[in-house]
Order: sequence, then C-alpha cells, then structure tokens
Amino acid sequence: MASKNQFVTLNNGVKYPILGYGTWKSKPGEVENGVMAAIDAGYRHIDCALVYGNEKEIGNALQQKFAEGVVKREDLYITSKLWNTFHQPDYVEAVLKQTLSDLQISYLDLYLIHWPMAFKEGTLQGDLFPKDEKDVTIEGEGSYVETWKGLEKLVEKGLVKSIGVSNFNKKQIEDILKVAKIKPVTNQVECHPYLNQKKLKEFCEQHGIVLTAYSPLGSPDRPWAKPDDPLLLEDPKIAAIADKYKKTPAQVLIKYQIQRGIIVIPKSVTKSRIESNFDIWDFELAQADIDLIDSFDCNGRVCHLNWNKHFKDYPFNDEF
Ligand code: NAP
Ligand code: SBI
Repeated sequence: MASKNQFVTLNNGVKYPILGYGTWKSKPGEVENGVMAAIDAGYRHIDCALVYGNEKEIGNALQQKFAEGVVKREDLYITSKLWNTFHQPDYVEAVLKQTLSDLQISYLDLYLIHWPMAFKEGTLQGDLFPKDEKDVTIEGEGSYVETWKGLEKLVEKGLVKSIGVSNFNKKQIEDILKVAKIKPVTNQVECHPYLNQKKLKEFCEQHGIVLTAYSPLGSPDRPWAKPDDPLLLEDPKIAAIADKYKKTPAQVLIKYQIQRGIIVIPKSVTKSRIESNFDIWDFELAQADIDLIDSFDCNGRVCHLNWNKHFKDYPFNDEF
C-alpha cells in the first residue's frame, strides 16, 4: 500500500525510507501495537536489534499486517543489529539467522554492527552483558574489521541487502574502508540538536555514507536519565520554532534531520505520537531555523555507554 515518505539513495543504489520507526525500550506487550500503528500510519522502515529483546513480538506484528494485506514484505525496510557479544566472524550468520527467525522474515534490508567494541564472546542463550565479579562488563577480543568481513558474506549469500555500522567514529570507519569489498551504507549514531554530529556527517558524506540519527528526540526514556537532565523535547528554543510552524517540538526535531539528509528513527509506543511523528511532510523549516537549531550543539551525548570507556574500541574518546 502506498505511503508518504521520502527516500535516501544509499551508496549501493538502494532507496531507503528517510523516516523510520525506533523500537528500543518498546516492551513485549506494547511493541506489537506500536509496530502495527506505525505501519498503519505509513512508516515502512523499522529499526530493530537483537539486544532490544522484542524481535519476536515485532515479527508477530509484521505477520499480522501481512495477513491483513496492509503491506507486503517488499514494501518494508527492516534493519537489525549484531550485538557486541557476537563479533567473531564465524558466529555472525547464526546470530543473523536468530534475528530473521524471530522477525519471521527471510532477509534483512540492512544489518549493522551495533557497536565497534566487542564484549566477551557469548552464545545466543548467554548473557548479552557479561560482567566480572566487580560488575564491570568484560571486554572481548574481536576486531570490528574481521566482523565486517562476516557481514559482507551475508550480502553475498542474499541474507541481507545492505550492511552498515553504528556508533563508529571517524578512525573506525577508515579502518573498515581500508578492507571493505562492500562499503557501509550508513553509520547509525546519536544525533539531535544537542549533538548534531556536523563533523562526522561531513566525513561520512565524503565517503558516500549516510548518517542515521538515533535518539532524535533526546531519548527521554533512556534508563539512566536523571531528573535534572535537560529535556530536549521541552527546550523553549525548540518550542518557539515549533509554534512558528504550528507543529510540535518532536515534529521539528524529526524534520530537522530529514532536511539535513539524515535518516531518522524516532521511537514511540503511543499511537497519537506515532502518527504525529509521521505527519511531517507538509512543512519545511527555513534554512535560518536549521542554522539556529545547529547552534544549540553542546556535546550533549546521552547514549555514551561510558562504563565501557576503558575498552580499546570505545568510540567516544576521539574527537569525532
Ligand atoms: P527517542 O526516539 O529520541 O525518544 C523516545 C522517547 O520519546 C520515548 O519516551 C517516547 O515516548 C517519547 N516520544 C516519542 N514521540 C514523542 C512525541 N511526539 N512527544 C513527546 N514524547 C515523544 O529515543 P530512542 O528510543 O533512544 O531513539 C530512537 C531509536 O533509535 C531507538 O528506539 C532505537 O531503534 C534506535 N537507537 C539505536 C541506538 C544504537 O546504538 N544504534 C541507540 C539508541 C537508539 P513513548 O514511547 O512513551 O510515546
Ligand atoms: C539495550 F538493549 C541496553 C542498553 C543500551 O544502552 C546503550 C544504548 C542501547 C544500544 O546499544 N542500542 C540502543 O538502541 N540502545 C542499549 C540497548
């Protein structure tokens, strides 16, 4: 069924919907209705990951929408991510197959290395956050360059259409590009007005890699949020711009990314928000307002995973 959307052409020629639906923190029991409401509202791109613990329920929601005839598999663009305990190249295919089985589909449109750093190797039944006796996550021995070669094999086998990375810094992307037979199509990173990723965006664009903006609304439901943390969705400067366009702050934050050519994946399990977050096609932010929003940048990273700062491949110790 047709849907309003805008598409980004990836470096392999695939056209991907610029606005997708995020699913981190969407609990089993609520994610099913969320995904179905998203498809009904017109989303065709769904951002998943094994570590979110909800891929089975997302699979059930997809089956329902296929059975209703609302969409066919080929209308959808489904992304998932390889978790940090599965970086050994030999394990990649089995982990991908678990995701495919949970999602009840035969291929992924896009598969990402979730983080550059490896955790202690695990099994599908094992702990996704292996910790030592002091409750510190245990580092793995993997190299993301070798992991990348594992992802390339998935494309060759037709199990995934496109591959990319997530949370990679400039140097880590350069390392991949040195060995890549297949270039990453995207780098999915935290991106919003408090962390607009100007330098990483320019670097990625020079290499034909499009950014995907995660936590575009500031991830107010992140588990480690503190009561005094700034709330992007309640920033009076964003509210003033939203009032000017008679739109909501969330709509402005989403449109900001789209007008920068960045793929954006807001999460909501609330039907009215799922719908309003997709209702962004009827207005354009003036360049002066985009420049103003750019000026709010303040290194305001919220998804820092800084308890892994000591890992050799922790991405956020470098400049960008
Ligand atoms: P987000 O999309 O920035 O924010 C989600 C929060 O905003 C939820 O609490 C949601 O509430 C609320 N919200 C949504 N629309 C709203 C609206 N119109 N008005 C007011 N509140 C609204 O946060 P995120 O989940 O961190 O990021 C989005 C997606 O990016 C994730 O779900 C995931 O798919 C992906 N991601 C990837 C990584 C990575 O490492 N690759 C990291 C983080 C996120 P309700 O749900 O209660 O409506
Ligand atoms: C989880 F399932 C658990 C923790 C966690 O922290 C960092 C952010 C992240 C991630 O790695 N990808 C997300 O979408 N959220 C996450 C996910």
